[in-house]
Amino acid sequence: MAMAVGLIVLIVITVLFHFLSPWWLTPLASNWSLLDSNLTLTFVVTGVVYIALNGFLVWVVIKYRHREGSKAHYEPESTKIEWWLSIVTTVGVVAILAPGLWALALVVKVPDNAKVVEVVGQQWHWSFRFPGEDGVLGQVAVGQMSVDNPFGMKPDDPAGLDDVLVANGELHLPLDTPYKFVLRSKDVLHNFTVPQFRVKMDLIPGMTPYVWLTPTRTGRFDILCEELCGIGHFAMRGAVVVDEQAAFDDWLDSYPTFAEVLARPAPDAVAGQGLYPVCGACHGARGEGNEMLNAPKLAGQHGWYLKRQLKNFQLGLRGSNASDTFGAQMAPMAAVLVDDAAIDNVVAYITSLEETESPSTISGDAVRGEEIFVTCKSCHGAQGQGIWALNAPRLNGTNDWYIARQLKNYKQGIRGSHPQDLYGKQMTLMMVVLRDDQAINDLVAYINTL
Ligand code: HEC
Ligand code: HEC
Ligand SMILES: [Cu+2]
Repeated sequence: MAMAVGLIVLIVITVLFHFLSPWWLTPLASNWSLLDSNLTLTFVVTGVVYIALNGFLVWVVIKYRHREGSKAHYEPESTKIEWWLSIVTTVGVVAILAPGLWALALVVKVPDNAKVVEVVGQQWHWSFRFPGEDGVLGQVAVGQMSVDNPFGMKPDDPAGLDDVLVANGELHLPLDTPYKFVLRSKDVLHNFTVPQFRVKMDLIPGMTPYVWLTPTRTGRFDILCEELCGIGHFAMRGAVVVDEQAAFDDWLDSYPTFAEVLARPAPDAVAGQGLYPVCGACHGARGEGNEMLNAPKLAGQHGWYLKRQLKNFQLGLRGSNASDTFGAQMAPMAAVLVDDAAIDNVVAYITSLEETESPSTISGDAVRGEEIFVTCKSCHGAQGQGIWALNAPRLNGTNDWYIARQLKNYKQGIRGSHPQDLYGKQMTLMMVVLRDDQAINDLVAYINTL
């Protein structure tokens, strides 16, 4: 009897949990309410079967419980029951699967008026490409990919010249316009998922799978990767912002076409040298860093990373947090660089500077530090040399006090918590491996040996 009561309680709790739990779907933001109906249908079918089967079990437990003198009767086959079970199961399974298959077919049946956007995935971030006025995405090739051409655009394909390149993890879309998402992976399997859009699709290297949808609500939604794609998989975050048409047009205009990228003047280190003295006042004449002024070493750091930080300081993605006293010193200095060309030039000068060795100021257990660094090196490289493809800067040879401070800042959300700082957010998500200040000291002691 206790068993029967237990089963009834289980059924009641399960059903209550389903309806009362806070983990319901995020509000829908696309045309795909069909997929929600499919999910509801699956819940109804599996729910009814769950209640019926467990109810049957309760009935059996009560009716055939042990009684003095009664004897079990062995009946291994019953064609009649098997027929019924087969029919009912078939109906249930078809009821779940058939509408799902139908929905899946619709998800890749792109309407004629849909516009195109390409979603590019790589370990562990997203970028986006719009086809420009001709509506045609230019050809790309793996061999063309470089720091200056992250999309791998083929310079000789005229269709690519008007393509708009969005080389960061935030995509904007206009409200109520159907879009076809062409998916490209640069390395391994990924999966493009925006929970509020409901549709999702794998990115497969060497293929270009696609889905389509119409955003139906303005707002900012997370892009997730839902394919286990390596150690940084959970940190592969992006964002999609659904705008009114005019705001979307402004946003798109702020990104360069491939032709504009090609036409950019080469960075001028001599002009950069003219800008540098302001910077040198804090960072040192040779970019060697100055602990008294809290300004880190710049010489030897990768140019692409320096450029991104300067942009981030300018846009308030870094240094705008109220507790970020040192970032607040730097942010107005970045504003001295009036345009992208000025950033390019000063970075060209900094990367031409001869590197000096940084004295170590922090001691710790380098052996323990090496164990922690196993996680870090999958992005920053075995020697902490930095890896462009993973957006991770150089760590070796940098001032150890600066690294320690950045790690504390990431841990406390002083750096990396701005919603648009998607690369910084990766680091905040990684900070779970650093339990306390001692771990930070050990780690930095190890980085000092590299
Ligand atoms: C008033 C002193 C000061 C001046 C002047 C200054 N900086 Fe900085 N800079 C800092 C400080 C302090 C930090 C560290 C911020 C932090 O801890 O987050 C910093 C950080 C940076 C970073 C980030 C480095 C990294 O590894 O992430 C870059 C890049 C940078 N500065 C470049 C420049 C350039 C280029 C100039 C000249 C236009 C300049 N700075 C002028 C104080 C200064
Ligand atoms: C998933 C990849 C990934 C992993 C793993 C990772 N990082 Fe990073 N790290 C990044 C990225 C990307 C940035 C650049 C953030 C930005 O552009 O603002 C970064 C930035 C940093 C910075 C700032 C450097 C500077 O000059 O300001 C430090 C310090 C750092 N990481 C240390 C670590 C340490 C220590 C670990 C291991 C506990 C680690 N990272 C693990 C991706 C990673
Ligand atoms: Cu992924």
